[in-house]
Amino acid sequence: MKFKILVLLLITLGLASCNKDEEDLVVSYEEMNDLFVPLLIDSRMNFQPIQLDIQHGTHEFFPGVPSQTKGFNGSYLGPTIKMYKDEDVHLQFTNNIGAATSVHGHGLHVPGQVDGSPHNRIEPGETWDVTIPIRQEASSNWYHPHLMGSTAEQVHAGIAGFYIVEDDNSQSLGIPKTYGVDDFPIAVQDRAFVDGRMVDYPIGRTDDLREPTLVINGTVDPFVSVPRSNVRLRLLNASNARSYEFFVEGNLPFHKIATEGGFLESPVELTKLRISPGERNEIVIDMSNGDVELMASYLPTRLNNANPNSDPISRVLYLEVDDNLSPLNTNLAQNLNTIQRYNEGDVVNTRTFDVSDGKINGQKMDMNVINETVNRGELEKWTIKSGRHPFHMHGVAFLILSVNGGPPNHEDVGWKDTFMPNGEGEILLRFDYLATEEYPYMYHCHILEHEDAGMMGQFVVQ
Ligand SMILES: [Cu+2]
Repeated sequence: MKFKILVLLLITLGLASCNKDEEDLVVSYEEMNDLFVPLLIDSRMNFQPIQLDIQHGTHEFFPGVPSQTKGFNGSYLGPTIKMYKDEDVHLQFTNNIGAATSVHGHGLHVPGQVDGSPHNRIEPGETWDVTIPIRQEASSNWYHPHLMGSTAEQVHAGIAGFYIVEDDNSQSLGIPKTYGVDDFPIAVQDRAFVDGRMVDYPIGRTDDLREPTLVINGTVDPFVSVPRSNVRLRLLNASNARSYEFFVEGNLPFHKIATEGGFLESPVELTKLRISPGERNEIVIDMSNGDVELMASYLPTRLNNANPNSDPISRVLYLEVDDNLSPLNTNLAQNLNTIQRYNEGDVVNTRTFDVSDGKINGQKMDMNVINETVNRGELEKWTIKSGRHPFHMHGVAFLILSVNGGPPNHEDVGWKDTFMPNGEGEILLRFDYLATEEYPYMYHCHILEHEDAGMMGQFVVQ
């Protein structure tokens, strides 16, 4: 088979000054691996409730070498759950990992009571029975643990999956939309291996965990066969701490079609795309001219120090054209969405979040303290001061008003829920659902080590 080529992946990390436990690493292996595409559970096609067992497993990142992992209904990651706007999805998460957890729907606009925050604790042996009302537009979201102090370890072990929301627009648009054929969820993570075995999470770590080897949907050095037409990748940065700059080998252009909370108004042509932890970006790659290698530069902790000549680079995914597959979408729709923009003049309240020194506004997370109170339905402007911390809040999507005094890039003018301003950014947002003192929403840094160490706050929407 043509994939059985010798691949020598040489990763020389230039970040030793930031993370002394990262060392130069040479990994060599003889063949690429078939990209794992998570099972699709369509909420319309399945009897509900959908059962998701959070369990221990063994996963072979390298053939014949089992690693101790965790996942939903499997050894690593979980099924992709397809949901539909204006429908309710009934889920039952059963905790079989022997330690407490929670399952947050990152990107879902739902009341605090069903958000899966640290207050929706699932004890070992318990089942969290939850019905999630989907009222938002088509978007790529994800689910992952969110228990105070355990999130980094549990996500690292493999507990994460995709929630894909569809609506009438997404189902009728001229875009790639056949799951597993020309539409793929792509969870990008970094892991370390010794003799092919994944290195366990260093419990108690408070500094960024940045590891040398990319793992895509639990697959090391993956390839995927695709039709000679447009291919859509729903890129999720599910890494604990790393940010990446994605590009196509040869700097070929591709199109970004969606931010975290929905489609852009029209595709934006790019040659590179930065994604910080927690962010999702949907891109479309034109496969009409043959095989494509999607690559990633590993960015330094501060994005504005990125150096394309010295940052380590790794392949994310080899896309191979298979002419036995019928070409599907060849003409990418140009009108993707209508975004009703907020008017800054309608802002009722402003807040500032200083995300630095392991704290937010000088405070560390306290499960018993509500840090902010927001009124439902009122437009707010939040100023996010963050040099290197991706800031995420629950329950809503926002629009970027400014980044370091200028307008946002064209590819960032859609709905978002995670934002790394690399300085100072202003966002406009309005909450539509309640979050009580019993089940407040969170805002936090999405570097999981920072989140677990307390770089998080709580707010109610009343
Ligand atoms: Cu942080």
